[in-house]
Amino acid sequence: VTSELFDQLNRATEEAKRGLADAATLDQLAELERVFSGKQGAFNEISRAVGGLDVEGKKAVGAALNAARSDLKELVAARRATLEVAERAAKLESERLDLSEIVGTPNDGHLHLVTQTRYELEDVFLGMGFTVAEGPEVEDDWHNFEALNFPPGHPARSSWDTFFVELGNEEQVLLRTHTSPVQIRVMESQKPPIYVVAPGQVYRRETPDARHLAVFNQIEGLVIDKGISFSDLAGCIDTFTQAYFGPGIHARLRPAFFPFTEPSAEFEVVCFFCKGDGCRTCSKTGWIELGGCGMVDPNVLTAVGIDPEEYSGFAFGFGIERCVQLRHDIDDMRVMLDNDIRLLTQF
Ligand code: FA5
Repeated sequence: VTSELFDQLNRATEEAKRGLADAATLDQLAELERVFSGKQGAFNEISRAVGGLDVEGKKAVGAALNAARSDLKELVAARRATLEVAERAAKLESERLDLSEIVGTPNDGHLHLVTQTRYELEDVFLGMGFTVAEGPEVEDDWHNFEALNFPPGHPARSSWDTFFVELGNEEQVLLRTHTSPVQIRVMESQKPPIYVVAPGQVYRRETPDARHLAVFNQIEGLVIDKGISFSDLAGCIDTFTQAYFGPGIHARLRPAFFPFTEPSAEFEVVCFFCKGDGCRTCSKTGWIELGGCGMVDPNVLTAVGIDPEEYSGFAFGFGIERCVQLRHDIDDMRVMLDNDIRLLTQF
């Protein structure tokens, strides 16, 4: 009887192993498990028969039965793991979204002109030895105004010009109105010498027109080192202008005022449309404003713990959409937000 039971056990084990190898799905595997562990299953039958053996037989067949069962348990677990991986892969494949349909066709997507320009501007400044810094678009009053020497009643701080966010104390959190707060963040976190540019999106309560948007991009520049003078600023702007707009386009600085630079200037380039003769686009001046700049005000350096007796520097900030507009001869800036494929495919 004992050897018969051994044979039966071997047959049941072989059959179970074949079944395992054939099980192609998790459902089939579960079904198989039910068969060989169920009441009517071959193993249970052997188990019941063991009850009728003598002590020696019970020991021998019982041990073999337990070993066969635990072997099978491991095999089932291994098979289950393989099937689970395969089923997950099949599910992912069947649910995959193909977003690449137009790749390889003439309608290939590409970066928006403004983004292309932003990268191009970064490249120009990287070539001049600057690094790129970034700051948050949701800013606090300290970085956007206070540390930049804006007095409490300054018009830019009013809700006429600025989008405030309902967070914290009233009028303390806002969508940054310029990239200049990145100057403060950089100076708070780095020691001079500092040579950075910081491009990014800014927000103003502005009614869009041909030269203004309410959401637009600026690129900020900041240099802090020993012995930096206004001529370094002028030279930097001239180098940039030639590199980005090409030779023959000249920049000029015109006295202006910003709370965080002293002296300050507006940075203008020769009007692209009339080459300086004066036309409607440049209001007959021959020049178009690109941005503001100046020597970093000693109050700003003091606010971030840099000694103005030891260090000096300059900063500038100009509009990226303005650069785009000038270089690509776009008479109305609003088209940059229109998503009109006829414009987008041209660049
Ligand atoms: C500023 O924002 C200063 N933070 C610039 C600065 C930086 C001065 C560092 C000194 C030192 P302003 O508001 O003039 O300045 O804006 C700078 C440039 O951003 C403008 O010359 C223009 O090119 C662009 N710009 C301003 N407003 C808009 C607008 N609504 N839409 C598109 N471009 C704009």
